Amino acid sequence: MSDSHPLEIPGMVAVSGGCGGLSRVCVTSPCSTAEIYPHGAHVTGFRKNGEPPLLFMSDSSVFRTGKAIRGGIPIIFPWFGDREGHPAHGYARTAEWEFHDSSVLADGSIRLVFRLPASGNFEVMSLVTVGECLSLELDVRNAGESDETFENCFHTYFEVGDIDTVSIHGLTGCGYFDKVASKTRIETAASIRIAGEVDRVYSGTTATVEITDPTLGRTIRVAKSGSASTVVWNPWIAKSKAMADFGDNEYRRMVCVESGNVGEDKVTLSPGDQSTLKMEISSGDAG
Ligand code: TA6
Repeated sequence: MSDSHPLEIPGMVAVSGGCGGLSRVCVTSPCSTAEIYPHGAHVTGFRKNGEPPLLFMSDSSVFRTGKAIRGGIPIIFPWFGDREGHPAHGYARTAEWEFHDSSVLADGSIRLVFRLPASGNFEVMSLVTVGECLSLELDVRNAGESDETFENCFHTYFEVGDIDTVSIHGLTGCGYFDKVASKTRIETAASIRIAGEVDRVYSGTTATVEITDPTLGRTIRVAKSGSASTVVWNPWIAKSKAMADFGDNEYRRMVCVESGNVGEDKVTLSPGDQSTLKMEISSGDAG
């Protein structure tokens, strides 16, 4: 009797045991590979053929129920940040999502669908499309009888060659809350450089952000829709040492550029309404 998973597609979608014995879905498209854990519907890897990984994964990440994977793309829902008596960044990233569907699209890219088990009045699906780019879509519907308010975010960890040489473009003129200085500011730099801990929530921006990485000779493009917030985070030295699931020097080869709706941009849905958060990650020459 075949013990293959019903959603496997020979040569394209395979389900196996991953780190920590957690289930892992491996995707092979004509031009890229990816891996996703139903634990958090968490994309832990994306790589275009012949290129370095686009996503950073901590070598110290743990893989166990109830704990968020460190790296890749944690799905933040229904709240961002700390909440007294509740897990930071909501419960979606530590939930066991149902692997719901798999398909090959007309352009040869491969689409996976994950469903968050019943979470109050929300019906939540995550769609992951693997091809020349990596696209994620988070669909949230209010199945209740009254308005529901939530925050959502793709908390994406990008792999970079050397944080000292990276510059981030697309947020000039945007207002942001600087969580390190606890101050509200306006971004005046034409490009953002990272030379210490950075933890900024940019509000009211729908802009595409580009991460220029001369060390790896590429520019990563983060396009989005249904998102009014962008978060930029690098823990730098002290915070890196304080995280057990993050290497002391790993801050040097990662930066988070996160796409969602956070704080003043939080979403309120009327009964029956749906919100769709989309992000598309691509890469090209540094130019
Ligand atoms: O998105 C930046 C941030 O909110 C930082 O303040 C830091 O807490 C980071 O998320 C990681 O949070 P985590 O709960 O995954 O350790």
